[in-house]
This record gives sequence, C-alpha cells and structure tokens, in this order.
Amino acid sequence: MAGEPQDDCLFCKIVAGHIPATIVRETETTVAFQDINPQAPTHVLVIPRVHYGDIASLAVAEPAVAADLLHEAGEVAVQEKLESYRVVFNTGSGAGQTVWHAHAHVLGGRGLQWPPG
Ligand code: IU
Repeated sequence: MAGEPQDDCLFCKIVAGHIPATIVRETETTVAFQDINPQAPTHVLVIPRVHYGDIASLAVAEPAVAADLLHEAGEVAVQEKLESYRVVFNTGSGAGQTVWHAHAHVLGGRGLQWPPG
C-alpha cells in the first residue's frame, strides 16, 4: 500500500530504528539525520516517515508531508546556523539518486558552486 514501510528500504529501517543513524531532528512526520558520506561540513538528510520513492511521488500522494519536509529542511539550516545552504532532491538515477525513499539533502558550511555538477 502507498506510503507503507518497505522491507528492503534502508531509510524505512532508519525510521523504524532498526538501523542506527545520527538523528539531528525528528517530527511526527519526518526524521533528519547526518549523511553517512557527507559532501559538505553540514550534510543532513530529511526524510518522511512514510515511504515514497521520490519527492514528486510524495508531493502528489501526501502534499502536507512534503510541506513538512521543506519546513524541516529550513529548520535544519537554522539549527546548524547555516547562513547559506542548498536543499537538493536528486530524482532519478541520472541525477544521482541512489536511495529510493524520498529525501532532501541539506548542504552547507562551505561555498557551493553553481551550476551543480
Ligand atoms: P541520493 O540523492 O539518493 O544519492 O542520496 C542518498 C544519500 O544517502 C547519499 O548521500 C548517501 O551518502 C546517504 N546514505 C546514508 O546516509 N546512509 C546510508 O546507509 C546510505 C546512504 I546506503
């Protein structure tokens, strides 16, 4: 069923507490934790507790949770005292998506180039 935890999903296992993660924020609908392979001094992932393969699927099915995700990305930036930061949703393998559970990357703490690679 849409949104239900998937047995083979790493991020669902983090939500369930079955795999450890360094959690920096939690809400009723989201979990934010440090990326295991940080690409910047601050690199936090914000994920919904519900399982959808990417941000677009989440936004269509549960727009309020997608809004929570964006709100939490901003709260991470405040908590981490980031003046400038980037919120990234890699969507599709060609864009670098490797985990098929919607997630926002919050990156900051260094200069970020534009356009991105
Ligand atoms: P992507 O946009 O799907 O490529 O992002 C997945 C992220 O999940 C990536 O930055 C990984 O470093 C991160 N990650 C993690 O934090 N913990 C893990 O156990 C695994 C991936 I696998």
